Parts: sequence; C-alpha cells; structure tokens
Amino acid sequence: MGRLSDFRSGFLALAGAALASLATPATAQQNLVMYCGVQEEWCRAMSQAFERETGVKVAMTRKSAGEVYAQVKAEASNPRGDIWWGGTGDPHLQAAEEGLLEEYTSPMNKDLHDWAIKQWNAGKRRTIGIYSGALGFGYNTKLIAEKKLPEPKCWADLLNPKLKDEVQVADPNSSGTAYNLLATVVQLMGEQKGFDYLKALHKNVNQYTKSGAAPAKAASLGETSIGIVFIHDAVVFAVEGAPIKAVAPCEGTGYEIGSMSIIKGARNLENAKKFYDWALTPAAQALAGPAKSYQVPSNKNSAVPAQAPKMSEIKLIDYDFVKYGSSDERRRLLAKWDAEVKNLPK
Ligand code: S7P
Repeated sequence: MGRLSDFRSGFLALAGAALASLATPATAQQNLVMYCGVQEEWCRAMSQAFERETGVKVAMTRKSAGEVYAQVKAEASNPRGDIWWGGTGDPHLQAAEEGLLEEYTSPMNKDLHDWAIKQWNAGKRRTIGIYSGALGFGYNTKLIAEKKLPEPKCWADLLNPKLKDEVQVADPNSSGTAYNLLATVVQLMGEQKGFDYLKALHKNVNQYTKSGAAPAKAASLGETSIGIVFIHDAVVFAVEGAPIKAVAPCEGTGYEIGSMSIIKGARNLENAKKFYDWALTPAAQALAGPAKSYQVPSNKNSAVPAQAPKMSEIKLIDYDFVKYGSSDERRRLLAKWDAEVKNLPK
C-alpha cells in the first residue's frame, strides 16, 4: 500500500512537472511588454483594450521618449520590452539606425498617411508613424494678466526679460518634446542663432522637467506662466476649462511624427506584431480622443479628434526627420545643449 501511494505521488509529481513545462511556452505566448511614450491615460486605454480584445496580458510602463530609447539601448543584449508605442519619432529613428529595432511590414501600411510611411522608410522599416502633432506653447491667461505680462504669440516673445522664471520646458535628454524644440529652433534659426536663442531662453526657464507634457499641467495649475509643449498637450487643459491658451508660434514651428517600433529580440514577437497591426486600425486609434489625446492619427480612415489642432492652419517648418533622428546628430545636439545651455548661470 505504502509503495503504491509512493508510486502514485511520484507519478503525479512527474505529470505535474511535465504539464508545467508544457504550459510555460503557451503562457509566454500570451504576454506583451509595452513601453509607452504618450500620456498615462492613453497608454492605459490602449493596453487594456488590447488585453480585452486578444486575451494577451500587457505589462505596460510609461516613460518619456529619451528614457525609453536609453532603456532599449541598455537592454539590447537581453531585451525585456516587446513593443515601443508612442513618443516622438526622433529617438525611434535613432534606435532603428543603431540596430535596436525589428523590421516589420504591416498589412495596415496601405491605409496610412504618407507622413507615417515616410517615417517607416526613414527608419528602414523599423519604425512607423502613429500620430502627428505640432510644437508650441501654452500660457496661463490669468497669471499673464495678473502679472501684467505681454501675451506671447511668437518664439521671440519668450525671451522677454519680464518673463524671467516664468517659462517651463522639459530636458531634451529625457523628453522627446524638448528634443523636438531643440531641433526645431536649430532648423528655424540656424544652429548658431538657435543655440543663442536657447541660451537666452534659459534665463526665463524656471525648471527643466523630465516629461515633455508636464509644463502644460504646471501652467494649468498656475505653477508657471508658460509651458513649452506640443500644442495638443496644452489644448487638453483648455478643454478641461483651465485658463490656458495654446499657441502656434508666429515664426513657424516644428512637429512630431509619434512613432511605434518592435524591439529587436522581442520575446513575444508574434504578440508585438499583433499589437502593431491592431494599433494602426481606426478602432484602436479612436481610443485617443476619449483619453484626452488630441494628436492627428496616422490611419487615413481614422477620425481626427475634434479638439486636435488643425495642422493645415499652423505654419510648419519642413522638419528633417532623417537628419535630426540620426544617431550622430541627436547625440551631438544633446551633448552641445548639456555643455552650452543646461548649466549656464542665470
Ligand atoms: O503627451 C503626448 C505626447 O506629447 O507625448 C509624447 C512625447 O514623447 C512627450 O513625452 P516626452 O516629451 O516626455 O518624451 C508625444 O509623442 C506625444 O504627442
């Protein structure tokens, strides 16, 4: 009897172990590790909807664009992430050039705007445009009026000495938004004048934040008078009723092609591809508006949120994504900003 029960429990243990080993790969198939570059609310809406529709369990982390780039690079020999969804396109392009991303051609490509496909070609099929939005700033109308400050309409207006410590913007090392600003002023004014502009702006900056959209929130709360952000990130607070006015600078401005990439060596490659195709559908792109994200979506059949700034009414520069997303140029400009602007005395 004793031997029989020993045999039974041994057999059951072995069978259990065999089942567990069979179950491991099947379970792994149902996971997706997502690095998300947009606002938390939209990140959550996307990961939860994908989970609901496919049963794939999504582990999502929200980070700024420069931070995700740094993480993907640091993890290159042992990749942890599967999909990098959202965030400005420049660091995606840099990662593509550095061999950190997987090539992919989605059946959805045929439905996308030219600018999204241009990004895909620029990244040699390793990154693709998912939305677009223009750079600008938002200001707190109450604070500006109370302090009797002139209403800013142009980039040049932000250099007014009366705005000392009244402007907030992110650090371009962590933030895609702030790198977009750096690349924009260099393209708009030329490199020398662009850096002169950033040095003069530094005198008025009260804080370089980590996240690009944070200055819009700070302006809405009255913690700063002006926040340099993507215009759609300022519109969010105006829509909510905060005393925020969103501005497209009069001299012209840059814009982003928010991007998506599959990480090279993704452990859940098939699920990453599944997410990629799904994220390019009008149904998935329609999750943006209700999550208070007012970018222009990349699928031609997607509805543009009513609150989205009209790109055709904004004076846009011909942003050179290939040059400013290249590894050498992005590294060079960030090092120059660190050396010449960041630690300047006020
Ligand atoms: O808030 C949305 C958005 O502005 O965030 C992305 C961008 O990378 C900002 O985050 P960081 O500046 O913190 O990197 C944009 O792509 C997107 O439009």
